[in-house]
Amino acid sequence: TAIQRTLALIKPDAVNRATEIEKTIGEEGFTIVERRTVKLNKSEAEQFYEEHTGKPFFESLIEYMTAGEVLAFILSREEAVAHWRKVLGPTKVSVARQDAPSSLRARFGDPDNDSHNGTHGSDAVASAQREIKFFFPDLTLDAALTGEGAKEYL
Ligand code: YYY
Ligand code: MG
Repeated sequence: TAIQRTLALIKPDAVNRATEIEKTIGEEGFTIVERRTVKLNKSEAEQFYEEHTGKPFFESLIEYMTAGEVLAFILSREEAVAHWRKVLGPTKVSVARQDAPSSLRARFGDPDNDSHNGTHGSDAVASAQREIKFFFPDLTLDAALTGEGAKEYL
């Protein structure tokens, strides 16, 4: 097993629940390496979610992500990428509430809107690297920052 870093977001509508979410982050064994509050503009949100460009939910996703500030975290832990995805639960809030009631998306997603799931996590090591750079461009991180033996960031 490898120590990894992943990118976590608390989306605008869940920022008022940040204290509870951060409590779970700690209980799940993550270290918060860095933390930033960011207000995304439309083009930044479109860039962050560029893999979804043109999909039916894209415009509403961008509207959701730009509705207020988000909290961005670099989290560190053994197998951080996969473990954070597990802590998040399924993408859709209704599925999360059904199948993973203790997950963050079940607890902090909007039960009336499956897309407003309140939290984000990178889906793979390569995505984590891209997303950490996106939200923390000024950090000097080793190229293999999510891999074993990654150098300490400066
Ligand atoms: O990685 P994850 O956030 O779990 O799901 P993605 O499939 O990457 O979609 C990104 C984001 O888009 C999701 O968190 C909510 C929204 N979304 C949606 O509104 N409707 C869908 N059918 C799929 C995703
Ligand atoms: Mg995704």
